[in-house]
Amino acid sequence: MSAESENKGDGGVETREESRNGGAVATNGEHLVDLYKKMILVRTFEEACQRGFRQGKIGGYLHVYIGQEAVATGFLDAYKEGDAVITAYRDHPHALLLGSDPKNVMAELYGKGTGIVKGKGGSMHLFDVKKGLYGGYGIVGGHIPLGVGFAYAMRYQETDHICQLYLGDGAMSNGAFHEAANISGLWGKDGMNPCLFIIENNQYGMGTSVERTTAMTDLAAKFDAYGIEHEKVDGMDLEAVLEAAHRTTEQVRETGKPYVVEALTYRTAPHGAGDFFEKYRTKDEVKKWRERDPIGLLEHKLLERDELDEDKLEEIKSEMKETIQEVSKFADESEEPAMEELYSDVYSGSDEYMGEE
Ligand SMILES: Cc1ncc(C[n+]2csc(CCOP(=O)(O)OP(=O)(O)O)c2C)c(N)n1
Ligand SMILES: [Mg+2]
Repeated sequence: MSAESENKGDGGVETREESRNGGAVATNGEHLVDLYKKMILVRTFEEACQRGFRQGKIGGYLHVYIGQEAVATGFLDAYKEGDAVITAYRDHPHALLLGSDPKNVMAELYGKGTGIVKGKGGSMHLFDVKKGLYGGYGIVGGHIPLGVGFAYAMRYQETDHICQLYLGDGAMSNGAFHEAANISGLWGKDGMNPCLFIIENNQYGMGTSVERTTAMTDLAAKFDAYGIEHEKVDGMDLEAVLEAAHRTTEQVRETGKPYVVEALTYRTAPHGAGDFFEKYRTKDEVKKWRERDPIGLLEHKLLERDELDEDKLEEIKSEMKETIQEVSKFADESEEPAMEELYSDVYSGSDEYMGEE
């Protein structure tokens, strides 16, 4: 099933291919409404994931992006076909926003054979190369050198593609981050590293706040040590993210030099779906950030500007709930992976570099 055909009944959410605007910054009403629907898709999907986890239908780990949606929604709006996207384990939105079929993504979380990687990866290891998603990684910081390598390859192969590399605040205290940022800055001097580092600074790595992790809490400024320029953006404000995303994506594409945007955001959900007791932050703090929920902020703007009314907002949400019910049903009713799959896709096939399998 292609994303194009499967997404038709999803409450009006257009696929990336249909909605992409060729790199122009377009924050007109229609465009914002389209992105609002995408954020509702992501939120509704992840709320269903949380239910599936509590029902014991989703095993292993599950980390949702609830509260952070404006970041990936804004940056992936600037995605151009052929670009690479790489992230850590909070990866459902990236797959959905790139146009992966929600049914196959949910089936992956359910460990089913119809999953996006045949049920072998689970929530943390989504992969959809045709859509530009190169994972989904569970080892904190482990994907950062890979993203820098993709960016190098893109220039080496003389394309104008870039790599959007998403990383958490916690990942920046990992050694792999520093090694990769160093070589990225160095390669960037010769225009050989079109890598856009997108820091999803949600202010915590599991239960440890940024203040308790590093003495230098200005995360973007850490890149000064590696000669990479940077800026910050309000990651709760979709319009602000969109502006930064389109401008910096094109800059990286043109110059071949890496660049950093630190998006200040907040995960209102627990770190992982199994984390029921939170002792590291207060209820008041979460409540305060909920008041700046990115979906709530965008709703407010759309209502104020008469782009949508309350009835239409409700209609979008209830249609999406129905769509996602179908998505969960598909995952639930799908078959387990076949036994033979245990041995498939273990090694890459033969190619000019690797020789025979
Ligand atoms: C190398 C490594 N060390 C520790 C862990 C355990 N761990 C899982 S998530 C996490 C926090 C990472 O925080 P951050 O990068 O800010 O991402 P966020 O969860 O906030 O999105 C840690 C330490 C891990 N998965 N990998
Ligand atoms: Mg974090």
